Amino acid sequence: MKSRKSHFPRIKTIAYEGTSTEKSLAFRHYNPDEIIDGKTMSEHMRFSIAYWHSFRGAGSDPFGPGTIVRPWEKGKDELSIAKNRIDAAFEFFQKIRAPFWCFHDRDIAPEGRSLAQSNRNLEKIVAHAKALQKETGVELLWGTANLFSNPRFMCGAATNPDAHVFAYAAAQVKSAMDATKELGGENYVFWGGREGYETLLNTNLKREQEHLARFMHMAVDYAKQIGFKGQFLIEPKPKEPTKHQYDFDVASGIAFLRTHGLEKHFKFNIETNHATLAGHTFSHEIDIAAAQGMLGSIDANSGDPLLGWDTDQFNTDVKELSLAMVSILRAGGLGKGGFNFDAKLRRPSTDLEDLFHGHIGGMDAYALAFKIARQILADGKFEDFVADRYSSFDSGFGQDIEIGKANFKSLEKLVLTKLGEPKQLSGKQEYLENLLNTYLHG
Ligand code: XUL
Ligand code: CO
Repeated sequence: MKSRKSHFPRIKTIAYEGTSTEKSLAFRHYNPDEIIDGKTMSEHMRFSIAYWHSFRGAGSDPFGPGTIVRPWEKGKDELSIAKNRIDAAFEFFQKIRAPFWCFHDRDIAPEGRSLAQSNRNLEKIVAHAKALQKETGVELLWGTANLFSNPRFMCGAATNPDAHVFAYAAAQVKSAMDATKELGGENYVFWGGREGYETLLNTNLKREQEHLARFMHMAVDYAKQIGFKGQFLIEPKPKEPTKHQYDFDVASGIAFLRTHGLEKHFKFNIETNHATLAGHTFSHEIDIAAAQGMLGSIDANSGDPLLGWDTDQFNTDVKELSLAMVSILRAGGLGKGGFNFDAKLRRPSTDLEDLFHGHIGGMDAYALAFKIARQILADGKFEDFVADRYSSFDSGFGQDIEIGKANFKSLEKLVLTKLGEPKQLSGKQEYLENLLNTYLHG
C-alpha cells in the first residue's frame, strides 16, 4: 500500500524481536515467519482483526459517549469516510501482521434510507475492500450481518414476532452473504444478539425457535444457490443485549441444530467471554464443540472477573489460553477458522498506538500459549494420566459397558460375585495443577 497516504506514519510494521527486546511495539513471542511443522506461525494462528471494535468502536459505554478520535474519520460524505476508514484498517492489518479480518455489513458501509440504498453502499465498499485485499494479501476470515443495532430489530430479527421484520432480516443476510462470498470469506457467522427474549409474558418461545431454524435453513439454501463454500458458524452467548439468548452456549446450540436438522451445516465460533458469561470456562466450550466435530473458530477476548457484562478485552492470560490451545490442538486445530480479536480498547486508551499494544499483547499471549500447548501435548504427561484414569474401560467388563454388551443384571452379578467394593482412585488435581505450572513458569 505504498502509493496511499499513511494513516499511521509514526508506526512501522511490527517486527518480532524476541523476549530480550525492550521495545513495546514489537512481538516477543509471535514470529509470523517462524516455521513450525512445515507451516509459518502466521498460518498456524490465522489471526484476524475485528473491524467493528478496532475501526468503528470509539469507546462509548452506557454512561457516556466515545472518547477515541481517529484522524481518518473525515471526508465529504459518509461513503468517503467509510473508504478512508477501510484504507486505514488495511494499513493496520498489514502493520500488525494479521492475515485476516472480519466485519459486519453495517460496520463497513453506512446504512441508507432504504434497503436498496444500504445494499448499494455495501456493494461500493465491498468493491473497494476487494481491491484492498488484492493489494495487501489480507483475507476475509468471516462476514456477518448486524441484526441488532437498528431499532427495527428491537424485538429480534429471525425471532421477531413480526413477519415483516423477519423478511427484512432475511434480505439483509442475503446481501451480507453475497458480500462475504465476493470477498472470498472462509466462514459466515450468526451471532443472535437479539434472538432471545426480555420476558416470557409476551413470547411464544417454541414458535420463535422454529422461526430461527427456518431462517438458518434459508441461509443454507441460499449458500447452495450462490455457490458459497464458506463454513457457517453459530456464535453462542447467553445474554446481553437480551435477557436470554437462544444460542445460550455451545451445548444448547448443538441441541438447537440437531433438533432442526441443521447440524451438518454449522460449526461454532466460540468467544472467550461469552463462555464466561454462560458460567463456563473457555476450554469447556471448546471441548463441547470439539466432542461433536463442531469446533469452527474463536473470537479471542476476555471479560473482567469483577464485571458481569461483555467487556471484550484483549486476553493476556497465558494460563487460560494455554489450556484452550491444548483443547484446540487436541481437536486437530481450527481448520478454516482462526483467532479473531473481538476485543476493544478501554475507554481511556485513546492513543493510536494503544490499538497496536492491545493486539500485540493478544497475539503474543496466543503465540506463547500455542508453543506451551505443543510442548504439553508432545510430552504427553496429561494425556497419559487421563488415558490411564479411564483404562478400566479398555478391556474386560469395562469394554463391555462401552460397546453395549453389559446390562444392569450382568453388572449386578459381577459386583455381587466378583468385584465387591471399588478401591479409591485419586483424581490428583493438585499434582496436575503443579505439573501445569512447570510448563507455564518452569
Ligand atoms: C457480540 C459479539 C459480536 C459477534 C459478531 O458480543 O461477539 O460482535 O462476534 O456479531
Ligand atoms: Co464475537
